Amino acid sequence: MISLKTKVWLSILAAPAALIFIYVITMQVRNPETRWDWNEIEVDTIDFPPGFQWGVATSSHQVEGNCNNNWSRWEASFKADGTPRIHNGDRSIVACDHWNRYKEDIELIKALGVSVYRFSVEWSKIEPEAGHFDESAIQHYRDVCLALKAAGITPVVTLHHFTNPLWFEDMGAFENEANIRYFVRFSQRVFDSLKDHVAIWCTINEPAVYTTQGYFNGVWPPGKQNPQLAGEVMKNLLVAHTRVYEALKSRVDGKNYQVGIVKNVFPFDPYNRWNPIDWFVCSILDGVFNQGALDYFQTGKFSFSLPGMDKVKYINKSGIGSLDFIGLNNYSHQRVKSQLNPKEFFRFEFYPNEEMTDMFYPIYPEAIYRSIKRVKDINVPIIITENGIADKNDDHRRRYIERYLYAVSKAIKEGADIRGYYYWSLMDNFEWSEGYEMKFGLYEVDFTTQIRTLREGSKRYMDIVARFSQ
Ligand code: GCO
Repeated sequence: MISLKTKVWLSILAAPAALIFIYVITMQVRNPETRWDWNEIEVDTIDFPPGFQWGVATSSHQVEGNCNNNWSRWEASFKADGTPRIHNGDRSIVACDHWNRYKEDIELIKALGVSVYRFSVEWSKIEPEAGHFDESAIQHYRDVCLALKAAGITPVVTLHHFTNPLWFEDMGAFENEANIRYFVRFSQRVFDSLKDHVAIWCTINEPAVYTTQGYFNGVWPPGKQNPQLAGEVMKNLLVAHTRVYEALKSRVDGKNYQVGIVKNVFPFDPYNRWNPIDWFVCSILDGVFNQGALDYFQTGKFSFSLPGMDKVKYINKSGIGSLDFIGLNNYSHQRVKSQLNPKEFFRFEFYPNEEMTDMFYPIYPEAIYRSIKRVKDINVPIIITENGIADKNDDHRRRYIERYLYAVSKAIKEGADIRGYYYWSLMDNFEWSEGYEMKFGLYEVDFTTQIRTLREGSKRYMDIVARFSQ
């Protein structure tokens, strides 16, 4: 017999328990953690349309060397406890010396058989002081484009890949909406100088990564931990994208160019699919990291909210049309485990059976498929602007490439309009806070001799590229 008291308690608790149960079930149904049986899959049953762009990607600060920007200053500074900010105390310094070695690197790109090179222009070299443009730096990038064209490779240019000139950083960079005009001016200048050679333009690389690392986790410059500011910066990056888009498209024959943003999508999966708090944290992270920017391009509405801050809201209907394509970067997923620690109420933790890359995430090819399905709703062509693996022993690269490309091909077969795939990265380079430890390169780089060597696993990419290039 249940006592009356117990009955009362049960009836009081029944309603919230039922709601939580419905919440968990709804989340489970809406967010399946897709898993394919790779033993059953024939990874060679892939197909890519004619004209598909095969490429490789890098960014200026990570490969060029001799940068004087917010990152080089950050690398030279120390944490409050006196330890270096970058893993192993690494600093980018000469990096791959790509600034001087671009001709031989273009030969390496050609040897892969790919037809596209995505690289970024270094704002701090082009505009070392506000309003002072260095013609020789602009000429350098023109020369790079000419050398690429001579090698039959199409240049794709990123205008902003994480780094800022010091003068721009010191005026608050994208914290202040009023500063956006400097980025627009720079973008116009570069566009006018390179547009004879460059048809595809990426405005800003991974706004959510720049924002969360620099303003929420505080592990990238400017090292702030301020959710409110993070929301403002994220909003301003989207505003900046739309303004640059409009500025470039309104140039003479601007409509002949394709301008898009590069968006990193990382699916967040709960550690325990029956834990409502794991789901709740996933949905917050997903909103901030993935969905916020996607909503902006789909609806013109952006909102950003984290515990302890006033929601940042922004509406701009012209956000909707401000993409000729979307660049999608995807590497894996994140698994979220909530915990009873008010200072750190969740952590990322993977299951022991997940096959890890050298970064803090596993090989999970279904992630790129899931990410494509999400950006597809924006209804513009997709380019996979980055995908690749940090794998210093080169024992997973081959499998990573064939499985992720299988996933991309499957999405294409199911109707996704994907125009290209650029492998990250052409060669090992300076991986931000991880320094030189992470080996993403198709070519291994010996940083003392600058000798580049093709990795065995990379040949899988070359084979697939050769198979689908006429
Ligand atoms: C990013 C960048 C690249 C990285 C790459 C590997 O995603 O952080 O676009 O600069 O090097 O993604 O982590």
